[in-house]
Amino acid sequence: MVLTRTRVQDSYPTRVRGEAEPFERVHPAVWGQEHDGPCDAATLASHEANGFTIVDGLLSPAEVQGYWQELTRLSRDERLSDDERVITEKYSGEIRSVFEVHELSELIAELASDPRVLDRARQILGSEVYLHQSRVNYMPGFEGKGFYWHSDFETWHAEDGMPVPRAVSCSIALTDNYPFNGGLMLMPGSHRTFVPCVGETPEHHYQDSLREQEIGVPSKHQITKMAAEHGIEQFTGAAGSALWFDCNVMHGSGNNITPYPRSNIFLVFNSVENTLVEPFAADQPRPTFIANRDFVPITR
Ligand code: 6CS
Ligand code: FE
Repeated sequence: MVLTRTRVQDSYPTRVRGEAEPFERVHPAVWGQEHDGPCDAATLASHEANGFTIVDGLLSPAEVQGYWQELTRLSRDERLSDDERVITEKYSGEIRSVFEVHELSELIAELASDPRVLDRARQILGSEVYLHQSRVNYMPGFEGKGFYWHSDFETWHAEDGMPVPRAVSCSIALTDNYPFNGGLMLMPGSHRTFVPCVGETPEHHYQDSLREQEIGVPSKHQITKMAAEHGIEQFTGAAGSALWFDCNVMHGSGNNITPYPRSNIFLVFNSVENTLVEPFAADQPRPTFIANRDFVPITR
């Protein structure tokens, strides 16, 4: 008997051999309209053009303090010391990220359904949404290692089976973001181009890639071309500010050698009309603590 797998059309081929040319993305970044939520038309237009939007003061100082305590609590929780959701830094062993935090923290689950967050996610994606991934990034002082240039969608498509770029990330700063403590850098407008990456996905790739990614990153040549075309901007801002960014925007961060940590809560919303299928370029899907397969829409 021949086993056939139902294949979904692959509009964004990646993890190829040899060379592949970047191409223009067919799908929009903004799927909703002004009357669908809190963002005005100008904000939506700028999100479509740049691939990201900054909302200053999304959380009040008191809320920031509450979430900061929550991060501290999670990092000290003995029950999590052997948990696979806790990713440590490659060299120092300090906590780098904790995944699936909406299951570990009631407070963070509430944040995902807070109107300030949920209504924007729904408006940008033009539909009901669910959480594809949640994590907290600690980015400790001195030892915090950056993330090399990448598009999240490239990985979510290849390794998680996300069909098209109809997902948006909300990164909420819990510490002040300076230009010097490992802040996120983005190439405005880069989300309009899909950059296929070279190289086959290794088995259990996530075990390395969440610390240091080597497969699923564009070549230096492509990054150079994109930087020339789009330039590079950095997200700086006070604790409590939020960065909304399209799943295909090219971004990365440097190491943090300052004493100041750069911690954030990272929530990824996907449209319920874009639920995951089989990975497009990996033998096995990643575990559900990284790529949620419970597609129930978030409600208040
Ligand atoms: O692999 C992932 O899904 C994640 N990795 C990075 C470097 N960014 C986004 C996402 O959380
Ligand atoms: Fe990323």
